[in-house]
This record gives sequence, C-alpha cells and structure tokens, in this order.
Amino acid sequence: MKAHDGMYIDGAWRPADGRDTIEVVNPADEQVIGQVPAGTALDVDSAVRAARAALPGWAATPPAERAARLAALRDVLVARKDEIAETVTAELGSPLKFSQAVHAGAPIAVAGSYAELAATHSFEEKVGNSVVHHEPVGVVGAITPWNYPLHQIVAKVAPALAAGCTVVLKPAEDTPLTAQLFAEAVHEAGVPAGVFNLVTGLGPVAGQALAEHPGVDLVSFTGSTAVGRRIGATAGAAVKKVALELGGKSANVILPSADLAKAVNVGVANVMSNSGQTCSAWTRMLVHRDQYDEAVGLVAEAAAKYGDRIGPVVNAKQRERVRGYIEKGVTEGARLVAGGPEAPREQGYFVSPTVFADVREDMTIAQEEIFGPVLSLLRYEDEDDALRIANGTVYGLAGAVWAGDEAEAVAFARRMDTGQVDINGGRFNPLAPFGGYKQSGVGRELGAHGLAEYLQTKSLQF
Ligand code: TXE
Repeated sequence: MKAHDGMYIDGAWRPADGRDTIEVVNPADEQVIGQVPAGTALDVDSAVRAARAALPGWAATPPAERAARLAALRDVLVARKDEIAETVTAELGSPLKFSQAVHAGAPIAVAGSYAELAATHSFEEKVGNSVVHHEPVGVVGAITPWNYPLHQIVAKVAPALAAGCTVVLKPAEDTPLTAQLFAEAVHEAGVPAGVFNLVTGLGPVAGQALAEHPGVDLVSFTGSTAVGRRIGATAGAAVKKVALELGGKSANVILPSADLAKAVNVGVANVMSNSGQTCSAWTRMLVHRDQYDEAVGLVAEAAAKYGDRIGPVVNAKQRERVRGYIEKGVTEGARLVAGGPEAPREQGYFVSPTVFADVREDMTIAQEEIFGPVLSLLRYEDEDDALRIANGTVYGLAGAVWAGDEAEAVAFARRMDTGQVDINGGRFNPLAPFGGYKQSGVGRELGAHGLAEYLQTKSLQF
C-alpha cells in the first residue's frame, strides 16, 4: 500500500520532524502494510501555523468558490472510490463490498451535501434592525477514530471548509493511509495551500498537542468517552469551542405491534455491520416478554449467518477488549445463544458474532460500549418499562423503534433521551444531524446543524 513518509502541510508533503514511525497492520491477516510518520508537537505547530496563515484568505473566499472546491473534492473521491475502498479494507479489515458501499459511499454523499450547502446557505440574515453574520470559527483541530476512517474525516473537514474554517487533521493511528489518500484528494481538488493540513501520529502525542495548541479555535473530536472528557476539560480551561462525538449503547425497541422477524433481522444486521464498531449501533434489543422466546430463536438464526460475512475488529487490543466483555457477560449470568469468547480463526483479529439472551439492564454488557459484534437481548414488561430500560444508560446517541404504524413508533421515539432514532428501520440521510444526548457528546455533525458548529455569530445593529 502506498504511504507518504511526510506530513501534508501548507499544500505539500513535508518531511516529518522526528524519525519515529507508526506501522499500519492489516487486521485480517496481521501483516504490516505500510508505515507513516509519528508526528511531534513541532509537526502540529507547523500545521497550525499554516492553517492560521491560510485562514483570512479562505474565510474571505466567496461561499460559491468554497462550494466549487468541495464539489471538486467530491468528484475526486468518486473517481478514486475503488482505491478508497481498497485502502480502508487493507487497514480496517472490512469486506471490500462493505468498504465500497459504506466506507467510500457515505463520505462521498457527505462531501456532496456540503458542496450544496456551502452554495445555498445564508451566511447573513436580517433580524429586525440588525444584520447577523455567520462567520467561520477559525482554525479547527480535527481528531478522528478508525471505525469509519474516511467518513469521520469528511464529516468534520467538509463542513469546516464550507464554513470558511481551515483545518489540521490528526487521524487515528490504525487508519492513517485513508487519511493520506484524503489529503491527496484535497490537493487534487484545488483547495488552496494551508486550508487543510494532515499530521499523522499518536493520540497522546500529536493528538494532545493539537487539542492543547493555542492557535486552534475549535477542537472537533470523535472517539472514546475517556479521551473526549480530557479534550473537553482542556478546551474548557482555554475557553475554546469543542465538539465531541463519543460512545453509545443504543436501544432497538421492538414494540408488540411490529413485524418481529423484520425488526430482528435488520437489528442483527445493524449490530454486526462493521464488526460492531459503530458508535450508533443498536447493541441492546428490547423485546416484549410475550415475544421474547420467539425473538431469541430468530436472533440466533440471524446471527449464525454472519460468521463469515464480517471482518475482524481493528487490532489485537480491541479484540481482547471485546472478548473480555463477552467473558464478563457469561460471568454475570447472561445466556449465550450465538458466538462466544473463543477466536473463530487463528490469524487475524476476528471475533465471533455473539448474542446474549436473558440480559439484565444492570449487567456490564447492557451498560458499557463494547464496540464489537455483540448483541444483548433484554425483556420488557410494558411500554413504560421499555422506555425506562432504553433511557437507562449514560449514553444517548442513537436508537430504533419498530411498531405496526409509524405514529406509534414516533410517539415512543419522542420520549427517548437520544440524538437520533430510526423508525421502522430508517435509512442513512447525510443531511440529518447526528450527535449525542447525555454522555454521548456535545454538538452535531452532518447537514446544516453540522455546518453551524463551525460558524460563530456576529450581529450588526442599525
Ligand atoms: O479510542 P481513542 P480507541 C470507543 C470504543 C472503543 C474505545 C477505544 O468503545 O472500543 O473507544 O478506542 C486520539 N489527546 N470509540 O482507543 O483513544 C486517537 O489517536 C488527543 C468510539 O481507538 O479515543 C484517535 O485519533 N487525542 C468511537 C482518536 O483520539 C487522543 C470511535 C480516538 O481514539 C488522545 C472510536 C489524547 N490524549 C472509539 N488519545 C465513536 N464515537 O465512534 C487518543 N487520541
């Protein structure tokens, strides 16, 4: 796999400050496929300086021209779609078809949506005797995870560029090749030098240096709650804007009037897709007690199909973490109906698609984010009980409700403490705001709400 040995700063690949590198490993066969430089605080500083220098020019660039660069970026991503899918598959291990459809497809849709929004958004509005200007926040420090390597990048960089902000990106250490490919695409799209900069490196070194840099006006972070908390505290101390997209433990609530077989099949697919490494995954399936035994049978049958269909998890540490949770589920008394802690293959970081029945809401596997192909089935007595269980975690990122008619599902969804709810299945919408209630985060990504995160407001009174 092609890898750059420098950082993309101020419109060119520049030598890294230090000599340390990060090995990129294919989690499906544990082979080293490349290496990238491990950035230092000095690399971060160079990138932030470049972003600051480019800010006045980009902020003053007419939105229509910013939109044209984003449309060009979308076109480059479309032209390089196969390469994107192959790169994500190589460093994340996801099946190629899934990489094409989701890992390449979703960010192309998001880049396209921001090309349109940049062209049509009102960056000025009249309010009584005032004119309100929506101006770019400034230099954005973007820190992204590995689970959707390109989507996580585009969901931050596209709205930031649409708003007139400049960006320094520190991508996850597990998936830096996709980030390098993205930097090439930005360059090809004719985005001016310094508007987008890339520093690869370790979280506690390059990531932390970026989050703490006084030249960064907004830190946009997606990742674990533990790191998000620290970044939020650092930003708070510096009175700097912050957007946090953290974990989830989303409930998939199947009401008695729903089509049970369909709800179960879609629900299992949702959890197993991307090997469970999705922050919005419906990891808790809630079924009425009268339908519970039937649902357990259907879930076990559906889960059995995923054995060969899903890829590995991202690295050995993540595999051990997921297996630890599966063991904990067994110890705490949940009933295994599919999968288990044993590795299904000798090579690669694979985990068996696993389903637990008889899960009580206070069990660890019902409360903590596992980030692997593990589903918990919980039983509820009535609607209020289902709602209490659904809302009974520290998280509130996503969820699903299934019912015989949409109005019934929507009425239930209104009572859920969560940022996004899929009604009878739902479909990805790149314009719909995405983000968390409670400890799932601060701020929203995607669509006009995502754009608003990168804008600050000035009012002129006449
Ligand atoms: O996340 P980290 P990890 C959850 C999921 C997963 C767990 C651990 O439950 O099992 O987190 O994953 C950078 N200062 N999610 O360890 O460490 C890091 O380099 C600044 C949910 O991979 O949070 C990477 O770029 N940055 C999630 C990014 O933070 C730091 C997606 C995320 O890594 C840093 C991923 C520091 N001190 C994991 N330490 C979601 N919400 O989608 C690390 N980083």
